[in-house]
Amino acid sequence: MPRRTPAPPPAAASADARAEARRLPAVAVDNERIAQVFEEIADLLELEDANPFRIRAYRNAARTVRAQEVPFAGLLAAGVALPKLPGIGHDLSEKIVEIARTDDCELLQRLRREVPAGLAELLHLPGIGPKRVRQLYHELGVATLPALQQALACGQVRRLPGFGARLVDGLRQAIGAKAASERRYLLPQAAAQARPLLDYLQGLAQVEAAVIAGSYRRRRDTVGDLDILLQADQQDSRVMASVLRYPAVERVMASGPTRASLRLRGGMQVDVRIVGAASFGAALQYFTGSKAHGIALRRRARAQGCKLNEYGLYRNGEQLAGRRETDIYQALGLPWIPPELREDAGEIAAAEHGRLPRLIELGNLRGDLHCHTRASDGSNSLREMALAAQQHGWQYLAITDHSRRLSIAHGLDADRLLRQLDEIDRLNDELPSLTLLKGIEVDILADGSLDLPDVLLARLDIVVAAVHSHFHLSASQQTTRIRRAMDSRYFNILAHPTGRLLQERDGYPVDIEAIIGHAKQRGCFLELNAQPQRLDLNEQYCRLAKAQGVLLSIASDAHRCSDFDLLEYGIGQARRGWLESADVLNTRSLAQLLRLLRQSR
Ligand code: DGT
Ligand code: CA
Ligand code: CA
Repeated sequence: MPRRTPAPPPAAASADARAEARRLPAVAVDNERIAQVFEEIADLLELEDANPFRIRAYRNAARTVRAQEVPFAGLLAAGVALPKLPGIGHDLSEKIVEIARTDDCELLQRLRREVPAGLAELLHLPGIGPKRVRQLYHELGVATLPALQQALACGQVRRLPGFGARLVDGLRQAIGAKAASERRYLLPQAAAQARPLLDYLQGLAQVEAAVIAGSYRRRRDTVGDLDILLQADQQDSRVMASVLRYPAVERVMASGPTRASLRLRGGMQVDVRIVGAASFGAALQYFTGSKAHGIALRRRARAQGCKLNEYGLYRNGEQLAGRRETDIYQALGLPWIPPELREDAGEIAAAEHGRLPRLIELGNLRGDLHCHTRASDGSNSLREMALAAQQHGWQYLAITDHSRRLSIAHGLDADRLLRQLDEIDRLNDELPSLTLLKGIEVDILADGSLDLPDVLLARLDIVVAAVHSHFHLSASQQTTRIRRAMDSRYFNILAHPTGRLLQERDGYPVDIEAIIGHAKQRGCFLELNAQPQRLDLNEQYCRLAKAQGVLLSIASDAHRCSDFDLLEYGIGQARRGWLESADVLNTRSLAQLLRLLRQSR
């Protein structure tokens, strides 16, 4: 713990300070934020080769501000003058007031304009200070991390005076580690690295249990690193030795008897912790997170006179729970909370009042309402897709190839669609346990009309509609466009409603709340697309739809038979969105489904 300087004595409120208080921003600026501004100013001054005393003054001020327990913005808001602090003279204390008041600083803005963005980041690499950063910039034009990485790769950096082999090597490693630690992985990418590792760990003789905690267990849409807990004897040095021998370990960043931090060849970082049986449940609870959920739970423990940490729940030093995760929740007067809900988004209150949702499970789905065949851009035939659906034990599968406008996906025109409808009739006669629904993924055109005429749409059981173009409309234009599409008599489901592609592009600007409201009014539905790169709707919007009583279709958007397995990711996301079986369209029986699909006509 850093030592803290004692709280300053309260000073009399001056009229000036009270006037000041009225201009405070709505969101209070905390001391940490003020310290960060000072640090950034110091960094930028260094890059400008400013007076070293001035630079040091900002660095010291950052430290001093950070050590204060009482928030300055709070003092100012209460009309109390700032306390006198060592090393903080008139000028700096005016800056504190400025930052607390405006959440900004004129000097910082000026420096940011003067110094190329990116240079400050280089300053934090090991072994290089402002002088070398300036050298990189002036001699090689390097102003960003990627540019430095490139310059390192082609040997330019090594040729600069003062850049020895050791330094260059260290830079290369630091940039690699930084890239690895900042990268996030889609769930299947994470699973591809996590599953074999988990198999290996579970196979170790001394390991009683191995579990992946963290965001992976909470089924977040992307995962930063893997947090693995091993239940084993903490004194047994063979356990960690075996962990480090996992063949896909590329680098061991840190390791001790009970914890290690590794990087796998696949690029993911892994934190491994060995925990004894008496604390395993507590550790699982702690490292599953989220951090916000953990903090809220600890607050609850404190309110009950207990202390909760990764070793257990304690009262007066006595362990009340720790062996199993459920025991922790139970001892706090709560039912076990599913990991997908642990975001401090109301789940603790819901648990307390017995109002946790009964989350949907994969087995609740009775079919899939969005898939493609070779007729458009899928890679299996209609028959192959139907047989695969039958294998899943489903009652129905909607065939929804693209419509003509999407020519890159070989979209269907009227003739080809009609031929497909005949083929569906034939297959439905042949396959008694599965019903193929006649459908389309029809393009929503720029003006909100649909890409096929009503006479054709009228012949279908289900119309899934999607935006595939004109992503750059304003939010209000996009919302109007989609609402207009929903007004079409045959519209049933809005596919991937925001159009986001994780790690590639944000969704188009659109007012989803208004779209959900309109869907409610029109009797139509939104999709939760299960493709791991989409997971669209996100969890917040799922909750919004649920609250409005708009059913969601959890859909694979399969382009091949094996894609039906992607529904697992859709279910994970649905659970994060608090969805129950009743909130989902494709948990309904065929008869109920058909009734719901006709209600908007
Ligand atoms: P990620 O890896 O960025 O996808 O997200 P998480 O949630 O896996 O986060 P991570 O790996 O940094 O930490 C794993 C869990 O450990 C996290 O969900 C909660 C717990 N944890 C980590 N740091 C803290 C902390 O500073 N305070 C508290 N209360 N819990 C923490
Ligand atoms: Ca993690
Ligand atoms: Ca971690």
